[in-house]
Formats: sequence, structure tokens, C-alpha cells
Amino acid sequence: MKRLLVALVSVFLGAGLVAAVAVFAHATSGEPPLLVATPTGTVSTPMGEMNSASLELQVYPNNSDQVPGPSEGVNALYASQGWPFYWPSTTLQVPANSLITVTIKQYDSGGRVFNNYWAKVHGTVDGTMTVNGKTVTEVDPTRVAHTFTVHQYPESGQPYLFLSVPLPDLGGNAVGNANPYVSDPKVVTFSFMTGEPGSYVWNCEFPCGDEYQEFGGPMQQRGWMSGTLEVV
Ligand SMILES: [Cu+2]
Repeated sequence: MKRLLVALVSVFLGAGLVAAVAVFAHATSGEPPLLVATPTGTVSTPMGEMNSASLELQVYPNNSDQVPGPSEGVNALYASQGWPFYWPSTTLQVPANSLITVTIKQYDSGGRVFNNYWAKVHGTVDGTMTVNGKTVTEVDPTRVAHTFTVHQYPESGQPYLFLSVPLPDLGGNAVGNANPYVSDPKVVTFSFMTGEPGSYVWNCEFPCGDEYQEFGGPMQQRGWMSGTLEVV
């Protein structure tokens, strides 16, 4: 009887611990609000008429009165430490079978990427992007602030999607959070095509976080340097 009681108590304690971990993980996850791409009509492409949509993002070096940044759950800690982040959200949704045009205003400093691959443009229409209106296929690998890199979950069974663009840095004394500190961010635009619906993740490949090789902390945190891309 005593043995049965001990076993039962252990099971209840175990279940309670699992529930507590789940509640804690949920409270600290701070999933940012969904940002849905704005439909922009149709465009003619070599593959025929296609729906189009646009997304606008910014990258800031740290939070400020002008741009509060994510602050729910574990995000409050990162906010107090002044890490860079994508804004207004990292939870993105775009339409399927469409041409998506993304504009990113970049306000941060940077440095050298670990591998020059991340200074090159991959997976966009024509393999190009524009930086302040100029068409390029790569940027100086010693002057990268962040990258926007979309890839699959490890499971297959959905359309292939890989996309990576480097965001050039600002000079040290030009860095700022938003107007009025900086009136001329690096403005990067690029377009890519979506296929059938799928779930993807994205992150930054510039070592802008902390811990292991500067790829820890905010680099792995949604709301900061990684997020999701739903094609619906
Ligand atoms: Cu980054």
C-alpha cells in the first residue's frame, strides 16, 4: 500500500512539474503579434499574372522611447540589455503563389559576417536586392549589420523556400533608433515568389547576439532576431 502511495505521489509530482514548465515557457515566450503582408494587386511575371503583396520592416540597434520593441515575458530582460531587433513584428504572414516585395529600413551598425555567403543575396527574384535604390547582388562582408534569412523547418512536405539578404550597416556615428537620430537608414528592398502554403522560420545570420559565437540570446528569440513566415 505504501509503495503504491509513493508511486502515485511521484506521478502527480511529475505531472505537476511538466504543467509548471509548460506554463512558464508560455509566459516567457512573448510571441509577437501577427504582421500580415499588404495586398498590392496583381503583377505580370514571366509565369503569368500573379497576386502581389508587400511587407515593411525595420531593424533597430536597441529599444527607445520612439520604438519600444518587444517587452512581454522574457523580452523584458532583452529590452533592458539593449539588443537589436526587427520591428514591428517577427511573426510574418504572406499570401501563397504571390510576388512578395519586402522593404527593410536598417538603423544599426555591424561588422564582418563569419562566412561571405551571408553577404550575398540568395533566393530573390533575379538574385538581386536594392540598397537605397541601387541594385546589388552582394554587399561588403565587413559591413553587414544583420541578415534576413528564411528557411524550412527540418520536416519536408511543403514547397522549398530559401531566401537570404544581407542588410548593410550604418557608420558608427550614424547609428540610431529612429528619427530624429537618423534620417537616412539603409533601405533594402527585394522581392521573392511564394508557392503553395507552408510554414517557415527565419533568422539573422550576422553574429549580433551573445553567448555561443554571438549566436545566443536575442538571436534565437522571436521578436528579436528570429521569427516565423507563414505562407497561406
Ligand atoms: Cu542580427
